[in-house]
Amino acid sequence: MSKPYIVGITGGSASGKTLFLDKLLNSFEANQVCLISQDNYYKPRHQQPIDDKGVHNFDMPGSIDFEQYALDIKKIQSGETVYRQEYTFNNPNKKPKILEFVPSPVVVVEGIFVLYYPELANLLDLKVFIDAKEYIKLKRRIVRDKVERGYDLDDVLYRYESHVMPTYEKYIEPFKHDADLIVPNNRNFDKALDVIKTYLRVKI
Ligand code: UZR
Ligand code: MG
Repeated sequence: MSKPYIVGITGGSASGKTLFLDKLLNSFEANQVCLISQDNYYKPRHQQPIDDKGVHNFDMPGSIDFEQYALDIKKIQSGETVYRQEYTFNNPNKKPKILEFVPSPVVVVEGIFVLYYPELANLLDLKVFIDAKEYIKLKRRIVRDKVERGYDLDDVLYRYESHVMPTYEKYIEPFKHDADLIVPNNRNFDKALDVIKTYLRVKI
């Protein structure tokens, strides 16, 4: 197999990265595309920074183990299969799975800090930024955090204002200018997704 083509997908929290990827991955065979998400590289809870109100801040670049993340991406790039325990967010009842990342012609690297760290950004062959208006991201985040991650509303609003927004402005949005493609996702991204799918087919 020739060297995998590495696609980086970033954008603010709840901009639609995961949905975009689900749809992208669904249109390929399982052995054609592999997804390695930044979510699975959060450091353990006790290593997360705590803000002045005593709340964990998962939105600092230091909250992820980017060194291991970069190492695993490089392993996949050189044809090695990588195993990693799934990160289960706020769900202590969920038994983490062992994820298997099998090298494939296209590898997708996804997360809020993949353009921030040069060690990660330099591995990417194509950089995509998913962009949505602030109120739309907040709306999605409220729904998602309740349904999927088990947080209550006060908690979601506090984190959004105190952690998510400042991080977006400082560590995510400035790197929009390094992206090759910016995909607006205020209503839907169907046409942009088609364009990217067609392009990636050529790489397989
Ligand atoms: P996306 N996050 C959690 O909510 N809980 C955790 O245990 C770890 C991370 C959130 C994190 C960030 N912040 O905004 C978001 N908070 O996951 C990034 N608070 O994921 O890009 O899918 O929104
Ligand atoms: Mg996500």
